[in-house]
Amino acid sequence: MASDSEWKPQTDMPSFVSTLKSCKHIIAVAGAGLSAASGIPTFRGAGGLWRKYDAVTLATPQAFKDNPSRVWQFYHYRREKALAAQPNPGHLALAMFSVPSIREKIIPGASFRLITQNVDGLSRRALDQIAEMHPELAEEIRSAAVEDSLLEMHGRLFDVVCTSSKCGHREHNLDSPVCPALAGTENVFAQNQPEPHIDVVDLPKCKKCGSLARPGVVWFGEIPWHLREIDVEVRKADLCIVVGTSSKVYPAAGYASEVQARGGKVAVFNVDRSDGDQRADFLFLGPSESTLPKALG
Ligand code: BV8
Ligand code: ZN
Repeated sequence: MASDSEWKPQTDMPSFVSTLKSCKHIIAVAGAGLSAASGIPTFRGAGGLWRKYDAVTLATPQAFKDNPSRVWQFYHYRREKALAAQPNPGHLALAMFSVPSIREKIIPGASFRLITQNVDGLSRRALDQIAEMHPELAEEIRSAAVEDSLLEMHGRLFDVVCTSSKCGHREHNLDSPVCPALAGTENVFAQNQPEPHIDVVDLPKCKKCGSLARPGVVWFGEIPWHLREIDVEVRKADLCIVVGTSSKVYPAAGYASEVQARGGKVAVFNVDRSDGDQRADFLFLGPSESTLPKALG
């Protein structure tokens, strides 16, 4: 392959679409930028979460052990943001493309998996929205073929998990707030003020055994979900779409180069330059809420 300096990603959408139509196994790796237009703060961009609160001080098991009050307030803040958000056209374009009867009209016989680093649940809600807009597709959208095509590798913000190893109860919980003591703390967090201390006894508890509960996300140092299936999909992919990610967190950040190393193509959709995009086959700089619908429409 040409050296980095000679390699120039294509920026021409029609040639991307004709490449897309020649593919058999397509994966998309999504990050926080996909949800930015829905009002969910990204981690590293302007106003990003990680810039104000260093990720490693909040998204690790040790951080939760040391200061469950602060970590729960961080996740409560993000729950409230996600509850107020709606899927944007970028989520909807990916969701439509994940419905086999729709994809068949664009690329007969191709498989698709969306591997998302996002925990906000918007990609799954996009599927629900399409089922409402197109009742004739509802049964297919509820089928395992579509349900299982969405791989939330960093867990789910709205899952609440028991911390007792003897219990481990997990439930999907959309309560706002997730417990009374967290009410109103989202404003403090948003204004980057020192947050109030909440006693452990007042933090979310497991409904089954009463132990302290934690957010159902994958923290740094924890094993991402669906790794085995993702590995199978990455090995057979002939196209990897990388959307709205700074590609700094592993193992997600490594999938595009793995696909390319096996002869597959990589298309990056981002508003800014991002790690590794200079080696991409296609690069579409712009908001994914407008570029993705053009690419997958
Ligand atoms: C693990 C859930 C062991 C919680 C998150 C090498 C190999 C393996 C691991 C490592 C490795 N090197 C280091 C590690 C450890 C670590 C890691 O990667 N550290 C980093 C800091 C170097 N990885 C782990 O710990 C992982 N676990 O490795 O286990 C293992 C692994 C494999 C096999 C066996 C054992 C677990 C990491 C998961 C951490 N949890 N999230 C929560 O959300 O609170 S990470 C979290 O941060 C997100 O999920 C996401 O992954 C990451 C944020 O990144 P982005 O999504 O990219 O967001 P960001 O803000 O950075 O960028 C936004 C982008 O969007 C920007 O580029 C911007 O320009 C763009 N954008 C903005 N607006 C738009 C837009 N683009 C398009 N349109 C727009 N409108
Ligand atoms: Zn329990």
